[in-house]
Amino acid sequence: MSAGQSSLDLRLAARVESIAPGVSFLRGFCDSALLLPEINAVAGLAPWRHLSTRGGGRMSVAMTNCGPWGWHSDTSGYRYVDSDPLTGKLWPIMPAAFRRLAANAASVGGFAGFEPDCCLVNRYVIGAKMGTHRDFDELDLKHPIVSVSLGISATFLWYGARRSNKPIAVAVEDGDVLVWGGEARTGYHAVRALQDACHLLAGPVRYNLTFRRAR
Ligand code: MD6
Ligand code: FE
Repeated sequence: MSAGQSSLDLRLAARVESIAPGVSFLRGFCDSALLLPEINAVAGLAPWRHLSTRGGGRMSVAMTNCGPWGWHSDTSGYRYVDSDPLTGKLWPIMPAAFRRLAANAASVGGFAGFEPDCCLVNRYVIGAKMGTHRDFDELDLKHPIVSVSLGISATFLWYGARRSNKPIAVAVEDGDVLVWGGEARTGYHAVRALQDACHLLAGPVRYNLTFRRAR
């Protein structure tokens, strides 16, 4: 044990797995009982919506945001916006519990000092999925992404540098967190169509919180 490393650090480290270089998986890192009410509060102010892609397709995942910036997509493309196009109001404040979770997870994943300015909240019902994409609309790609899974399980696919790679499949369950950055920051990834299941608190739904530093 190096100086300054606590037994808590070691307990956390024991649960951290490396999926690929720059991609850490923190199993059971957070508690959905504390986070789901915050999601409901955010969605009460900035309602769930199905955004359209540049091509005009409707995304099967419903989304909202909190924090200074929100991720938005329509037929003119993807971008970050500082107010909600649906309500015209600023995005809801990012709950303190979200900011702490993102910073703590990033630290464990090797990215100390992460201060997200955007939390994209995704809601998947049975059958919803996310196609293969990479996240690179953010200004400075030195900041990691922290991705929190809540509710029913899903299969997350990591393709890495090329869309044509054979993906690594990761079963993401309630409370699991993925942190990625560095060489993995612009890797391709996807979420398979959700299988039928029911979570005690969330019901037949998966939520995903994706924390980023947009600006
Ligand atoms: C999801 N996540 O897990 C979708 N993007 O529902 C993402 O698209 C994602 O998990 C960047 C980094 C981590 C992610
Ligand atoms: Fe993504």
